[in-house]
Amino acid sequence: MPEPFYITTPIYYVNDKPHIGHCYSTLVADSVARFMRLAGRDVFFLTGTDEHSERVASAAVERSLTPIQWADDNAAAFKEAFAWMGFSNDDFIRTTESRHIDRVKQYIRTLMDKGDVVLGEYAGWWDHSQEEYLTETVARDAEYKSPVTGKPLVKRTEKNYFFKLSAYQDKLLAHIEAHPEFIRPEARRNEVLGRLRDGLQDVPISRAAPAEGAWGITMPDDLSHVVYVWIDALFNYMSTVDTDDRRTYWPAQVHVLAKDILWFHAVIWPCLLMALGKPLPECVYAHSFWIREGRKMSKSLGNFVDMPTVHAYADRFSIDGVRWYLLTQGPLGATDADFTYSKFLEVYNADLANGFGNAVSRVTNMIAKYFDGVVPEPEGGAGANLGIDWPALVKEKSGEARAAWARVDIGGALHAAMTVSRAVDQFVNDTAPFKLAKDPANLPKVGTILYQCAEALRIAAYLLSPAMPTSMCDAIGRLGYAPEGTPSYDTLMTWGQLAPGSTVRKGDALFPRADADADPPVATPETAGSP
Ligand code: ME8
Repeated sequence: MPEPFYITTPIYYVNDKPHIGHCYSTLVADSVARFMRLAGRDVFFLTGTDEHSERVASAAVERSLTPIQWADDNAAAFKEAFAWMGFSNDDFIRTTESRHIDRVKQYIRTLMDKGDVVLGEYAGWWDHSQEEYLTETVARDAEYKSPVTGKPLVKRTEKNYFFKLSAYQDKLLAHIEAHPEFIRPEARRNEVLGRLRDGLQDVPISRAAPAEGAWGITMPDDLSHVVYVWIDALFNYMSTVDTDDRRTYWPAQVHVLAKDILWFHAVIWPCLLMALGKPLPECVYAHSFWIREGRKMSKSLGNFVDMPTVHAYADRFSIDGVRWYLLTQGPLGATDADFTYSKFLEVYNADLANGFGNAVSRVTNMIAKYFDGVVPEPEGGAGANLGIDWPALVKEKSGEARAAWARVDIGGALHAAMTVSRAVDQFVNDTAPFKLAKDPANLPKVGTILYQCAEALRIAAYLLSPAMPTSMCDAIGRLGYAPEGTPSYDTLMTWGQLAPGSTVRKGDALFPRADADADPPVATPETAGSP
């Protein structure tokens, strides 16, 4: 039985339109999911929308809609954007679905029965823009303004159900200390450890519901309270796979998210799970933020890289070009990443147009010219060393890539793949098959060289495919490789799989070179229709 691999993204608030930030987290998860499928794991990749926020209810009122109508519209926009980006999620959970609501009620009831959720009174600083309470210390340090949006905090007193978070502090600390990979990257783990040492207080997990038709999941046996939206949302990771056919997926291997919501995922969520007696996820991966041309993206600046803009980039550079830029230049580590047109152009041309794409054209063109488009027999031996020990190189790089994907080190994994592609360029330059081919006596050697080039590019294409699925599928076809069934990762990575006698396909450039003097792509009336 293949080993399960469960990866999630945050579930996004439906009162915003999708933008590059949401696409990025989901893309990170998509590429890891795609690699793990290639590596033979039984993958379950989940994304979705978080819908019971107070802001959804108020935004709906402003538009004379019901909350669910407003949520339906925006959830559809997320689904559409994600399908267009080519995401391979196995499910899309909406917290307004009964399959989620029923489970949340069950979990809360279990926590109440165990005495981990109790009724009490809470007074605190409410950050309406983030829908969270801040402690006195955090509120004071932030001068009683939201640390995220700068909007004033409001003192609120509520009768609430509380979760006994403090009871789990020592256990959580011990878990984080014993599992260095639990919170990543390292800088984020240190932040959480630092804050944890200040101590944990019990947290409210409900809010008073207006008399009728409250927007939210009502507390078991108490219609006057709904489950606090964050608690409702966190449970999605469990509720979606808490069915007979999916239970093997828990615990998740990776929760992908950004640093803004790390505390909920690295502290509240694991404590809820411990209280429920469930195993903890293996890794909570909190990346940093995309900013744009040096400035934070915000509603007030109106400078989000929105979907119409992403469409405009994809029209010029292809969706895979966009995916490549985001994955190789993205804020996976502890620092923010800047979305700039100049960097996009530079990376696209260097890595894709002049890099991998050019290597495929060069090799398929030479096979067309010297061997009538038929992959030549490597008469000197598929693995003959004509300057590069190819079997050893691809073994090393495919091993490096596998280890890097497992650590969510996407830059490292793609770098390993690109090393193979760049080695092909170097090899062609060093062995100069185009010169050798002038003397027909050299054709057997030229055949061996070109076989090795095509085989190395086939392997590089598989290693790049989690990042750029469409164009790499095309590249693999152009190189004449058509496997039967679904070969294992080890087979795909084994040198010599490309069958001599297969037909290569020339074609338009995989990644046409981009004009370095052209203006940046901007949303047009055609792309503006996108979500
Ligand atoms: O917080 N750069 O939803 P949300 C990179 N519903 N990633 C970004 C980003 C940026 N500039 N902006 C947003 C919520 N993101 C809750 C989550 S989960 C149980 C509940 C991504 O719509 C990033 O993943 O505000 C961030 O954590 C998430 O969107 C926040 O999405």
